[in-house]
Amino acid sequence: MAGDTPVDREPSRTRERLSGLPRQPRALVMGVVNVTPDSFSDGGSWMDPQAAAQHGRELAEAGADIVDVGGESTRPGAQRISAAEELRRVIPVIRELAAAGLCVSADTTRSAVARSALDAGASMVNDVSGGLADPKMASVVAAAGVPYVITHWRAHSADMYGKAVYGDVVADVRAELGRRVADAIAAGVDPAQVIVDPGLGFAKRAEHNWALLAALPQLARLPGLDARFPLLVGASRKSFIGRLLAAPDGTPRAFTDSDDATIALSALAAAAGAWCVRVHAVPGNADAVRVAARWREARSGTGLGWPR
Ligand code: PMM
Repeated sequence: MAGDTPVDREPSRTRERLSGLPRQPRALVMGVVNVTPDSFSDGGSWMDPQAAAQHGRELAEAGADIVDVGGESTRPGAQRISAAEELRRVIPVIRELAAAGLCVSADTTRSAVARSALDAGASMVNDVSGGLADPKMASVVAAAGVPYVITHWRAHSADMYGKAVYGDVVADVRAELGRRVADAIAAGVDPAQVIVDPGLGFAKRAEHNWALLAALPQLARLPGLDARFPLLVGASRKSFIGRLLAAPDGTPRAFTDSDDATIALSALAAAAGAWCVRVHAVPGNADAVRVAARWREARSGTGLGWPR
């Protein structure tokens, strides 16, 4: 079985920062391929491996720097699937996209799936549970020496809204993310391979998401850790956008009609210093991160600095 083969990679100590990932003078764009029947905005569209791989190639052609392949829906209320089913969905897609030379991210909370995904050619692990769902995840990532997205998370989708209770959401998320990163480092993950993500929508209501977006630069520095971490932002098509853009009668905007607002958020997040934006519709977001980079460049010559 693919997952039984050790991942053959150098020890992380000798590797460069975010090894194996593209480098650009702008925020990166991560395109989403959800190989699920039930993800909230695109569930069911890419269940067939050929269709999913074709979609991944199209995202890359449209300007995605990384293609994020996931097999388990994190839609609010979603029930879990088995590891075997998750592997069945994602491994053929990851193998095909990696063989085509794309930079592939494995979106999984399971260490066994992460290990098979790395064997199949994935370049990084995107764990929306930040290591909480599977205590073996950090050691798998550490052994592989690959970049690792640690997302703020409190519970699986079925019961995450009951946990959306914060005193000060920015302080609480920074503290919890700091503990997750410290745990990963203690398990052997190289700090130079860590990317952090506020986990918009994961055990968070709309007001929590907006507060975190407004505080992005603060999230790159975490309590007790002497580093500034690259930030990934996954706002694309999430329901807090649909709620903001609701019709006068209060009906939320449909997920698929919130891509223009996602582009606006990508520009703002990239201008605030995000390292990468995770999006479903690539072209407008690829433009947005270029606009933001030019904006930052122009602003850096003015001595005005950046909002804190
Ligand atoms: N959101 C979703 C899935 N994976 N990964 C990261 N790092 N950050 C996110 O915010 C994130 C994620 C859920 O969205 P989807 O179902 O539309 O993919």
